[in-house]
Amino acid sequence: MTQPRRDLNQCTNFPNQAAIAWEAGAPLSYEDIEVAPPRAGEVRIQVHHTGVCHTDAYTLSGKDPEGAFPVVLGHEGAGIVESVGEGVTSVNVGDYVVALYTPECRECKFCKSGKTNLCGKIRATQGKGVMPDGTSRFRARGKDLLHFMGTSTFSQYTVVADISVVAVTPKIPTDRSCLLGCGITTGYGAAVVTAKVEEGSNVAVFGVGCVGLSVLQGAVKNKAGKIIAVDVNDGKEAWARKFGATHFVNPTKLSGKTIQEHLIEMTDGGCDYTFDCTGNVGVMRAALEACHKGWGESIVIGVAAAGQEIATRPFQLVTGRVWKGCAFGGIKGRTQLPGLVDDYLNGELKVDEFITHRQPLSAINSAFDQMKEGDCVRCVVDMK
Ligand code: NAD
Ligand code: AHE
Ligand code: ZN
Repeated sequence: MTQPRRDLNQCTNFPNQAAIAWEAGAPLSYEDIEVAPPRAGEVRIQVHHTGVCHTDAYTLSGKDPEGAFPVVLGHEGAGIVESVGEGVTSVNVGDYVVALYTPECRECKFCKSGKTNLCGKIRATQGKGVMPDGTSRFRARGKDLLHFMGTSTFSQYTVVADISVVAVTPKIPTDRSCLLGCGITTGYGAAVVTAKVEEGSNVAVFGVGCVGLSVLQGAVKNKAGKIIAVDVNDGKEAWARKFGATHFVNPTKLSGKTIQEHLIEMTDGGCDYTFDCTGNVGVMRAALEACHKGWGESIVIGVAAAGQEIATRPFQLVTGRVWKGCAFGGIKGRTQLPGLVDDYLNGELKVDEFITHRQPLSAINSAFDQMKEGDCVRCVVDMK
């Protein structure tokens, strides 16, 4: 197992490599970066592996209203704590960690509400691409770079707030634990924590990429009845069945009826739970309208581009359907991620199965290309 690098002086800015997004719509640039030491309440991580998520591509595309450049993207990373700033007690140098784009301070109104995993403590600065004190720890070509989602895992070293990191057992390799930093946890949590799918309930999952497949495994865990995967790519049927789908529907192959009408027929009146894992607002509408009158709940997970809006007849809600959404599946990272790691180690949570592609950091643009191909579930980038 890789040991933490001890030769780095906590007081120095030191050079390493990163994939930098200098502007929207351009490929990432693999080059030197200086990463400053962690300040009070911060943690510097040697990133060992990172996944590439569609949200990284979404922000890189320029469609994210919060997207700003130049920036170090990446939010699905795991590695080792290299150094900690003053006052940090929650993790130690040498700990194996997963970065958390949804932090957990346990002190703010959100954290204390018991109603949400969204933490308010650093959301404003995180959204502006800076550390909680308003400054950046990244420099390249003589310029400050922005942080992304409080994590910036496309750098061999990154600095995050101490509330944006969770220590996990080193028994889980970092090329697996990184995927718990977004896609797998998001889908599984959406089914188990946010929707709380009940035994015997009928579930439809729209879009069975990484997130949707993990919704399927959450639905299986909670013993759902019919588990219907909906995807425009027929190649996803085998994947969906492997993750527990009982049915597969390609909506482009239905003649004379909509996908919502088809699902309502299949489930004697509509699904108990539906999930949008596409980011397409038309699909979000279909997912809501495929819900059972009186109680069906539709969970929006997909991220839609700036300017996109959802619509349906208000009558759909008047008649008892519920439209909701979640980030990171509703999972509180510092409290609940170690439990998901245990589930993985006990063979109760699929993680390995999601890895279809691998790339070194120097070829991260290939990971972005592969992600857009229909046969990629997750590409894991080796940062070393
Ligand atoms: P993915 O591209 O791997 O999977 C999307 C799937 O949707 C693909 O299989 C695709 O064929 C299918 N699809 C596309 N159009 C469709 C349509 N009209 N009907 C049915 N299926 C369709 O993406 P992913 O990594 O699984 O992420 C899914 C979405 O979730 C993205 O928008 C991503 O940004 C978002 N996301 C949100 C969160 C969150 O916390 N809310 C976390 C991670 C990802
Ligand atoms: N910046 C975008 C929003 C993007 C978004 O919704 N991100 C999700 C995580 S996606 C992970 O792959 C999220 O955490 N949302 C809650 C939050 O506080 O950002 C926009 O549209 O402005
Ligand atoms: Zn993501």
